[in-house]
Amino acid sequence: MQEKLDQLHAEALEAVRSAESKEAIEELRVKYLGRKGEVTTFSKQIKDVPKEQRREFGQAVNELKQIVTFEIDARLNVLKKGRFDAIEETERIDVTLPGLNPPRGHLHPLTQIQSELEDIFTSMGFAILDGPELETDENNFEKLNIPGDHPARDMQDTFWTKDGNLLRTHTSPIQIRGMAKMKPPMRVVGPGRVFRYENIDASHEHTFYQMEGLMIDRNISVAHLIHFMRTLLGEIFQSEVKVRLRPGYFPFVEPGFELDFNCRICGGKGCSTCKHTGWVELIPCGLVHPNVLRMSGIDPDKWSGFAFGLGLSRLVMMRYTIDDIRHMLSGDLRFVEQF
Ligand code: FA5
Repeated sequence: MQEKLDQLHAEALEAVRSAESKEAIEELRVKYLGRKGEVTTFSKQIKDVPKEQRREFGQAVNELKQIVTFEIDARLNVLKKGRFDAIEETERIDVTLPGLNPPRGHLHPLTQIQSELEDIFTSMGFAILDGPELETDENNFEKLNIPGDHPARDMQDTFWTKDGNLLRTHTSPIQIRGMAKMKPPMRVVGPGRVFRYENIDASHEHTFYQMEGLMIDRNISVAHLIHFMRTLLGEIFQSEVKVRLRPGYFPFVEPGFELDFNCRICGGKGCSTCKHTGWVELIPCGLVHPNVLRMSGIDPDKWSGFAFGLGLSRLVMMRYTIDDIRHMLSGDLRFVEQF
């Protein structure tokens, strides 16, 4: 019996010490110490050993059980540590390595130019105003001297809600909101998105951006207007630009002008962007009509002012020589990533 026990002892130690995985160790645990394991089988035989040898045999079996248990746990620890060592080697984190550089987005060219314009105007003492995209008929038309039966409404057809409001067709209602809030003298600009029922082409979108400007003070004249338009374009293009001023009709200004920009896509030769005229309508403007001042409670005998409605989307096109306005809101990353 003792001999068999010694043999088992030697065999078990050899097997456990050479086991290479947790699974192999667990198999050995079952093989030797499980319910039908080889060491357990010896334990069960203790009672059959003659009385005088039983104590000694019992002790030897218990010792073997303890040794095998100890060896199994020890081997498990060695294997675990080996795993951690390997992890330490292969999955080590070097905190001094440079980090990953996730791609960074940037502002849309429209937003960039809008911010630049805001900076230019605030530096000249203008406040920035906001207005809602869903407007009242009164702000979008009536108080701008465009009553219900005025043909000028047809030039700016748009989307109406059932309760008589509309998606604003221009940023000019911001003028009205400004005059309701502030008292002259005042200088405000109001950038924003506008909507029109439009036949779209390379220079016309149904949804585009404008920036309104309004200055009211004593004795404001066309000279002031031209000065501010020049400053604005000089700052944006940082070079001499070719513009032309021609008479233009808007019911809310008198006199009214169209400031056109020499088309930078074709250099003035004529292309689809400028409808083959060589010029792009960019900043309609004029002196605020006395009716408009009166309707907003401002006395036109004391105060006068100029207003303009800059086509922000078109300005972006001219600045970056973008040949088709429809790229701007296409959501195509290949386009926006160029700026
Ligand atoms: C107006 O919207 C007037 N409210 C501007 C104004 C303000 C005049 C204050 C006088 C005083 P107009 O419809 O021309 O005017 O549009 C102004 C500018 O917006 C145009 O010169 C052009 O640059 C731009 N624009 C007009 N329609 C479109 C369109 N469909 N797509 C892109 N840009 C447009």
